[in-house]
Amino acid sequence: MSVETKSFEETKESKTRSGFVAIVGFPNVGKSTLLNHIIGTKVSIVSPKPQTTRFNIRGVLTQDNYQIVFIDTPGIHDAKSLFNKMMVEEALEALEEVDIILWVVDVTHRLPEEERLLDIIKKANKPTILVLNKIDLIKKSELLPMIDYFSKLHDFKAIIPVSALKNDGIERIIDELVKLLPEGPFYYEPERVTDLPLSLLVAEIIREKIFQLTYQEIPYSTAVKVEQIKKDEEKNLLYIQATIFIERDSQKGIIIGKQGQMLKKIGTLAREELEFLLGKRIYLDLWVKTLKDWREKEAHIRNLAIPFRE
Ligand SMILES: Nc1nc2c(ncn2[C@@H]2O[C@H](COP(=O)(O)OP(=O)(O)O)[C@@H](O)[C@H]2O)c(=O)[nH]1
Ligand SMILES: [Mg+2]
Repeated sequence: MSVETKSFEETKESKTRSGFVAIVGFPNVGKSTLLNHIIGTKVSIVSPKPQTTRFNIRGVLTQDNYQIVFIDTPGIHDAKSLFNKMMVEEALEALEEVDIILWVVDVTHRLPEEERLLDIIKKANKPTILVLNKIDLIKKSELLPMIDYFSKLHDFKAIIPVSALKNDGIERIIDELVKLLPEGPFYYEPERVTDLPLSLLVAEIIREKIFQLTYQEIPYSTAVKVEQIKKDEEKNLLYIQATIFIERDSQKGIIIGKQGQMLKKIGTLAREELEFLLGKRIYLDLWVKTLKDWREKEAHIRNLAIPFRE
C-alpha cells in the first residue's frame, strides 16, 4: 500500500515563506524607527541626527508561516569623507543581498537627489515597495499628489503612506511584503529578533544616548567599544565595561561634562534601556579614551564603527 506520508517538518517547510528585505533611503527619513516598530522592540538605534546608523543591522520578524529578515542600512547620500563613504557602501551592499527593497522617503524633506537614488534602486532590479514616511506631519491633501508623482516614476509593487513613529500603516507594509516573499525555510530561530551580538547591541545603545545628548561634531567623533561583559553571580547582575572613543583630547571635557555629569547621564540612560531590553540588572562601567582621528583610518573604522560581517 502506498500512502503519501510527509513529516511534519517537511509539510511545514514547504509552506513557509522567507526572505531578505533592505530598508534604504536618505539619512534621517525614519528607516531605523520603521524597523523597530516592525519588529516590536529596539534593534536599531534612532536619533534626530543623520548618520546615526553606521552599519547594516538585521531585524527578524517571524510568524507561523513566514520569516522576514530586514536589513536596516545607513542613509545613502553624496558622501565626502572616508567614513561616510564606507557607510554608504554598506547600504549599497544590502541592495545586492536582498529579495525585496523598501525605499523610505520622508514626505517632509523631499530632495532633488531623489531620482538619482531611485536610479540606484532600479539598477538593483528587485521588487520595490515605496514607503512614504512621517505622514503625521503633513496634510492628507499634500499626500495624494506625491503618491501620483511616485506611481508615474517607477513600477513600485506598492506605495504605502505611514507614520513609523505613530505605528500607523506598518501592517500594510508587512502584508505587501508577505505577498512578495518567496517560499523558503527560516534563516533564524523564531525567537531571534536581531543578529547583533550582545556586545554590539550594548555599544549601539550607548552610542544612541551620545547621539541624543551631544551636539555638533561630538556624536560623529565618537565610537563605542564594549571591552568586557561578565556575569556577577553574587550581586546578580551583568557587569559591562565599555570605552567611548573620541578623536581629540579637547573633546573629552564635553563627553565627561562638568563634574562628570554628561558621562553619568549617558551611562544612566544606556543602563536603564539595557536593563529593560535584557531583563537583567546591569552595572555599566564607562571609560573615555582618545584615538586620534580614528575616522580617517579604515582599520579603526572597521574595528570601532563598521564591523565586517561573516
Ligand atoms: N514625526 C515623525 N518623526 C519620525 C517618524 N519616523 C521617524 N521619525 C524621526 O525621524 C528622526 C530620524 O529617525 P531614524 O529612524 O533615526 O532615521 P534613519 O536615519 O532613516 O534611520 C528621529 O528623530 C525619529 O524620531 C515619523 O513617522 N514621524
Ligand atoms: Mg537609521
